Amino acid sequence: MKIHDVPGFPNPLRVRIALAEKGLTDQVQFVNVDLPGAEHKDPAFLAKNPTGTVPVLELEDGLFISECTAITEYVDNLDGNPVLTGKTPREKAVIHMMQKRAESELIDPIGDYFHHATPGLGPQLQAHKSPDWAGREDFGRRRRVKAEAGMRYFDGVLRDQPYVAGDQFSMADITVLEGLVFAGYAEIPVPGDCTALAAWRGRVEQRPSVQAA
Ligand code: GTS
Repeated sequence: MKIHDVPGFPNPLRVRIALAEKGLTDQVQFVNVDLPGAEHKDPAFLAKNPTGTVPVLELEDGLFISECTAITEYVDNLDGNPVLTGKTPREKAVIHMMQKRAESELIDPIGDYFHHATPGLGPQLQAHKSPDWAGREDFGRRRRVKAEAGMRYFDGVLRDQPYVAGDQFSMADITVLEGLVFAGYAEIPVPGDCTALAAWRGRVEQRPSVQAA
């Protein structure tokens, strides 16, 4: 397997943590993509992933799989023991639901704020991500307000249960964690009264997979 990504970036880290949780990191060849140079907007990369984002998984038979959720589901099921994405219909549904909320309420609005209301990854990528259009900064600021509401939502969830989707660590925890990592890059502070979210983050950051990624 190959993963086309950038080390240390939030969405790539979601897959790298999943690979480490599954003990699969050594079986993957990582191919670096130049994001500030907008390599992922070149036709050669768009042929792999028309969305123009990383990470992308490349299988031996030439199939390309994008979207962290899809890649995580693939690697989680290889050993028949899907601990990150759920085993029963109920587990799968709840993890999928919370994972989607972690994207729509947290990591995606943070990415929009980063690319539209800050210089983002620099001028070469801005030409693709955020060309001059009226209101783009206002859009970015509204996405920041949504992300802050998302932090409060997950803080409330974690007041009632140890992990984002219930009693077990899952793909949804990985997405919320990387949402908070992305918030750090974008300089969106976590509200000080989100104490359950902070305590949960302290715990999940101790996991060997997170440390290794
Ligand atoms: N929903 C996608 C997924 O789950 O894979 C999001 C992927 C994504 O946005 N990746 C970012 C990217 O390629 C990398 S990161 O900066 O978020 O870590 N961004 C560059 C771009 O041009 O959007």
